[in-house]
Amino acid sequence: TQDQVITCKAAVAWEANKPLVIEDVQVAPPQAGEVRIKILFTALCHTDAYTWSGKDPEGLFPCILGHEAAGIVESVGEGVTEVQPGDHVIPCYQAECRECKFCKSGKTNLCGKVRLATGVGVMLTDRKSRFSVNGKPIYHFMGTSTFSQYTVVHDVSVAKIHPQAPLEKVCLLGCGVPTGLGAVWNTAKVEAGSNVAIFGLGTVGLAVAEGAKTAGASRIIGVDIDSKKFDIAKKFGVNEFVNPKDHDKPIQQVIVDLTDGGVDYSFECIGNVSVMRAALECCHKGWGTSVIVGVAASGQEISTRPFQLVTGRVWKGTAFGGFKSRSQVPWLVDKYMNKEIKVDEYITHTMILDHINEAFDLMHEGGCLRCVLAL
Ligand code: NAD
Ligand code: AHE
Ligand code: ZN
Repeated sequence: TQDQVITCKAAVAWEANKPLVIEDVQVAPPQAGEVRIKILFTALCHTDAYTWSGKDPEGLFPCILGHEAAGIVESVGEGVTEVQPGDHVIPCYQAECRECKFCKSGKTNLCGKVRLATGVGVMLTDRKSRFSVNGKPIYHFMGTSTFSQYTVVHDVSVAKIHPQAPLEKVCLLGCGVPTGLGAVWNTAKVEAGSNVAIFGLGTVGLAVAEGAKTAGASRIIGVDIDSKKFDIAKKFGVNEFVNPKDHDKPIQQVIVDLTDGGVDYSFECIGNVSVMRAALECCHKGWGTSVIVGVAASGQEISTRPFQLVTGRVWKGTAFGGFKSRSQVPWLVDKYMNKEIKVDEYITHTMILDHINEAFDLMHEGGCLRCVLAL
């Protein structure tokens, strides 16, 4: 209940790059404006591996990683009105308070209410963590920390979803799939008949392909250095493939030559700053738009000749595909239940929490898109 500490299993990242350790963790009760969730399923996203690697300037240790999950509300703190114990929910690392300057702008899905606290691994009310191991505080991550059987999140970071949605599948709607779909639908606003290039055919890149297909794009060119990705990518709408390793020319030139001057839209779904440059430069003069989706390591910077922009190319970026999380995640869940968007097809592996280190190892293998862990 609302005033009891819960002891449960969680995967703790004690230090960057050191194997995660399954620990008995104490999870404090939710304070005002907070929700304690029993996490039932969590997937691994490349961003978890990125922060674990020590290359995230916001990475803090020890912490509990994880941000793509689904579960059931266990208890709520004072003043929480929009969810109650028993509700099925998806934690949202991109909050939506509906009151801040960002939420009210109508121009962005970013929310300012809890971001400063989540960026330093604590809760907003008292700037403390709700997790500890034998009295030692463990930092939160992205305001979600889903590699734990119970987690505490801000109420502005919880999307209440259809109670019949299969949680072992819709956990993916917490990050990768919406990011790719939204990059196309909300950020780029791809029109029917467009030519599109996608760099990186992991879950995010494949969701971009699915989004582009549903938007009616004509040519959907997938670019990946792992040729094993090409077969599966067809199922998501990719209809042409380029492996940069098969070409001597820079990859932007290869795509410009293939497309009579460049694509209408390109998407970088890797987190590699030289690929970001190639993705911009393979866009058509006058109108081509490139969207950065991948997260690049601390200290990395993008560059290009300003002439690329002077001559009409547009460089953009997207967080969670521009979706307003609390409002639109439930809508995405319904779309999945109506078979209008794929989710199952991205799940290539399933495991239990105890095997989380093996699940991270799998991420580096070509055959793995998403691995879902049961907690
Ligand atoms: P992933 O590792 O599954 O996929 C990356 C793909 O890129 C792999 O298929 C890999 O073979 C390919 N690749 C690597 N280097 C390449 C190169 N030089 N040229 C071509 N292909 C190359 O990762 P994912 O989970 O799909 O995530 C992709 C990126 O998106 C990550 O950087 C992740 O942190 C980021 N991300 C961003 C958001 C956001 O809101 N902006 C959300 C989710 C994920
Ligand atoms: N802490 C990182 C930033 C990481 C980043 O850009 N995160 C994406 C989501 S990745 C999900 O897999 C995002 O939404 N960013 C917007 C935000 O508010 O964090 C760094 O490099 O500093
Ligand atoms: Zn993610």
